[in-house]
Amino acid sequence: MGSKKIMTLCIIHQGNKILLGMKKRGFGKGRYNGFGGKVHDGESVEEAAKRELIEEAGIRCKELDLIGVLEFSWTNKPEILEVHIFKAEKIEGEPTESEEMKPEWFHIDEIPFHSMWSDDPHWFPLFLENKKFKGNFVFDDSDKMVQYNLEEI
Ligand code: 6OG
Repeated sequence: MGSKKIMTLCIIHQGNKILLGMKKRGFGKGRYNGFGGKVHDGESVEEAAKRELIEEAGIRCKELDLIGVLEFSWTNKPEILEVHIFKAEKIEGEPTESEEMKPEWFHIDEIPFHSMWSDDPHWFPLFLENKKFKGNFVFDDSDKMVQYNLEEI
């Protein structure tokens, strides 16, 4: 039996720009992504998303919208990641580099997909249009995407 980890991913979207972070260490190192991580015991998924935003980017956010839920799995690992993807518009504070992430703003026409997880180009268009979605993506042992399903809900 594989274990399932519940995780958060939060992307700031203001008009025609989004805030991503370059992951400096650990899982996903060298890729741009939203901010997030594992949900701790005793905390809600939304609380975890807010905590990770503070820890990784130094910004506070009162309102988050849940836009999508994606399951990621690998052909060579039992583990499944259930990632809850949130959007924030209003933030408090200036994005600040942390030990884990270097924040950077991107125009929505210049999202650096070549330096991101390969699932991202599939769901980002829905995310940018506030269309809610769910899906699952399967990767092989070199993190190449081998199968996926994605639907608007
Ligand atoms: P830590 O392990 O550093 O959190 N994450 C993914 N994000 C995308 N876009 N695609 C994936 O495809 C992902 N797998 C995990 C969830 C890892 C962070 O990376 C996200 C978390 O926000 C495989 O605590």
